[in-house]
Amino acid sequence: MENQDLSQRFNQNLKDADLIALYRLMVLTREFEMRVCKIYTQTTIPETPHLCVGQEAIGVGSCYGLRKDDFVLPSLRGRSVFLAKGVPPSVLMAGVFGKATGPSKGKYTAHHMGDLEKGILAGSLLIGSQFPTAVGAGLAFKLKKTDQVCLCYFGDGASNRGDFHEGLNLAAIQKLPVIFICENNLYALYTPVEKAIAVKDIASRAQGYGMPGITIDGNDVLTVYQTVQEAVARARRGDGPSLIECKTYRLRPHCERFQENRPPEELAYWWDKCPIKRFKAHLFDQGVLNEETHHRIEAEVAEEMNRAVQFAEESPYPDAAELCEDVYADGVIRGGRLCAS
Ligand SMILES: Cc1ncc(C[n+]2csc(CCOP(=O)(O)OP(=O)(O)O)c2C)c(N)n1
Ligand SMILES: [Mg+2]
Repeated sequence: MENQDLSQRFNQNLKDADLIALYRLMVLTREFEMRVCKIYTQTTIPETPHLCVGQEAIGVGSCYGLRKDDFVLPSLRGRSVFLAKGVPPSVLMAGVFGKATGPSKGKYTAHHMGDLEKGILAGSLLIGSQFPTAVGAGLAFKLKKTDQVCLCYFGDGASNRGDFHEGLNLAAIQKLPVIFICENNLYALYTPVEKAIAVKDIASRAQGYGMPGITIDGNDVLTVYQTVQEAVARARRGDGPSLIECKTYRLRPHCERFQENRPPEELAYWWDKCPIKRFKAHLFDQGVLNEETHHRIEAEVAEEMNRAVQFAEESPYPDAAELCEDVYADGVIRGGRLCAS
């Protein structure tokens, strides 16, 4: 796919304020992740961070055009999705610290939290566990005859799980409004994608299930936005799911507890393709961003993060008495079924 063409097409539809908002969200995500990285080395937090540094354009670009009532199901590397869906950084940071003010009220951290009011279904650390839930959400939208959509995020490694194949098949046969977004960052833990997947593009697997599949540059936020918008429009029309493979690269180790073992020249190559650096250069080139606005955004984001960390540090831990709250559905089990109490 020619990114340049898409970017130009996209720019015709977008206002400068949207471009700045996209840029700001990516800067915010990067700053959030780097703060978490620092906090992890300095203090004890319940989370081992799996950072999305380098992959910010995917969550931000895909969520930006969604409606409030659309749903998403983030992967284990999904902080950009939470921020782009409107979860305040302070609340998200409280989650990192395991505090009662976080999205899961301190019961778990990044990998198992959701926010129903913001349209975020809780994921899980089990890779591939998103598929049944996302397809279930799509089925609910279809049965209720709403035109909501669900975005389902997963990595290249997760696309080898059985749930992926079952999920895509069911979504296609039922024409469900689900957009499958593969963040192909070229590795699953230490395994390079070419050692685990025989096809060149994961998107080509869509053909086997009868849905459109497309491989795009996941480090170009404009391309991500445009492609997802097209898939969303198709899903809202009732034409069914799509698979979008976003080629990208994580610029941190698999998680902050793990050693980096990838070749330094490979990392340098991808740092050069950093989505934020590229979008910044594009916006400067287009005259949308200048030094003054850029510095203002950086200062505002840094200040917002200071407030977020302070809020998280000062927030209380959950009360032990709340241990079982929000864990079980309301109602009683009768005859093996959940019934209204
Ligand atoms: C079902 C399951 N098997 C194994 C793991 C251990 N595990 C955690 S992350 C990961 C690799 C995930 O790779 P990918 O799907 O490409 O996502 P990425 O980490 O690259 O974002 C594995 C195998 C797991 N969490 N769940
Ligand atoms: Mg991966």
